[in-house]
Amino acid sequence: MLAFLFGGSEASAARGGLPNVVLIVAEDLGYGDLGCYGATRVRTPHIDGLAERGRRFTDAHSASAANSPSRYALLTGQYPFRVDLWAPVRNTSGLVIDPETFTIADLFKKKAYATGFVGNWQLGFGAGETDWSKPLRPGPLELGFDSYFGIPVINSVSPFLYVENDRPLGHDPADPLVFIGSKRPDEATPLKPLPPESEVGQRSENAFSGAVEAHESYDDFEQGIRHTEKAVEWIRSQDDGPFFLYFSALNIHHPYTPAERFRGSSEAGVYGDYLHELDWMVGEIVACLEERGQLDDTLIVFTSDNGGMFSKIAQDAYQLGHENNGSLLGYKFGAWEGGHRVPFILSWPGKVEAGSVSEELLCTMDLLATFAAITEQAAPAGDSLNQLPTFLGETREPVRKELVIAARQEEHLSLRKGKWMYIPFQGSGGFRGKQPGQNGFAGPAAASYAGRENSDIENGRIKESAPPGQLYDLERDLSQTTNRYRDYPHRVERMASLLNEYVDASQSP
Ligand SMILES: [Ca+2]
Repeated sequence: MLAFLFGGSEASAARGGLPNVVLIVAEDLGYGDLGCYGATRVRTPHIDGLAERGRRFTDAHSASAANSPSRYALLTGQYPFRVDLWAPVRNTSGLVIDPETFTIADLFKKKAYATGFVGNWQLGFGAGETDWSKPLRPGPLELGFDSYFGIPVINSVSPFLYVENDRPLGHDPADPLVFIGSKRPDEATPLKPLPPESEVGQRSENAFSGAVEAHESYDDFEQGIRHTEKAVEWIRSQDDGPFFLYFSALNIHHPYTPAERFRGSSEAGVYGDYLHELDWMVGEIVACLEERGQLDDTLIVFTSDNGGMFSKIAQDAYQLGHENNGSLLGYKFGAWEGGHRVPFILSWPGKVEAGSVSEELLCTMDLLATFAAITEQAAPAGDSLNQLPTFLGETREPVRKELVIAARQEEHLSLRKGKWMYIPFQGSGGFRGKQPGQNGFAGPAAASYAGRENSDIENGRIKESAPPGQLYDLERDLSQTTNRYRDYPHRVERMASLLNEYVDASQSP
């Protein structure tokens, strides 16, 4: 079955038939944000091009609707609830992955791949609390990456600078980066101001002093270009042997800061312009691979770390006719589909059928076992499933029949089984903002605002008569208009019990 690995070009043969792998994970990119998923107010020709040359998935999910737990699952192939990780990590958090854990990067290292990481990390640095004045270890380098460049936490949370390998870029021992918290704002290193439309509730205060030069070399409006240049530079530096690049794009996480050349280019405001920048970023990487004659020997996986957020800027885009999660209900952090059903696109010429669409259930956590199969290794024990047959269209049997999905709120840990989605609680379990204009606008109030029907919701609130939990038939009702909880009590009971089995077991039953 793996004979295809020995086909391909001479370059591929020289590497023992192993493909390069470029994994691009966008931030907060929603199910409706791309042209190839139905967006009409923005143009994403480069990302759509991946789908035209490869396969687009309609039922792919992140394991969590929140950044850090989703990225934890992707790197380790383990559910994040097993380590009690539910929320994005703080800027003093130590590394949330035990350095002994086998990761995607370790998997590629075992086959002598070069492994690079570019972009936002948000999985913590150091043991216990981070000491930012010291080398930032353990971090990406201890988890199998040869090199790291990027924003250390996220663009909305300080420190606002780049880290290269294990130090802030421009690190000066005489001016160390020190965490001072929020109580001494006058001592914090000054930041470049953001324009009002980017600033509204979008960036926390700087909780750091020192590292003035490192802060000065960071500009929000250049991050997309800077990260892309680093990714392209890294690919160009790979001369021998296969490589694995994990490109963790900041777009389209707030603050929304498209570079000048993208401003005003979309019909969906700043939100759309920032999407246009993301599309350009993907185009640059594809062009680099093409120029080097490596596109045919490279598997490109493009996805998102969670669903779209209904931030103030996304609400502005909505008013302009752009719905970031398409027809799905809910947003980032929540258990409703909009929180975790994400774009997922493969390009692998000659291996993955061009222009194909897969409706199979898949989780980004499955990449570990799938990459193991692609590099002819046994998959480590865990929650990750080998989706290579799904990638190649070799099976009609779904590889994944069940998936546990985490929301920001722990009691909303939910179970997908076949076409059924069971949420053991009312509401979305995500952000709690109830007023339009709030950055964390979500839940029943945002659903009503966006004109969504849901049988539990009336005028932006959960009805008093609503059942205590939720059950949706996603085959008939992808937009989750009708809660079937009371129609199928036995199914609810069985799914609740199966969900408990997952939680109680140390790996998937
Ligand atoms: Ca995210």
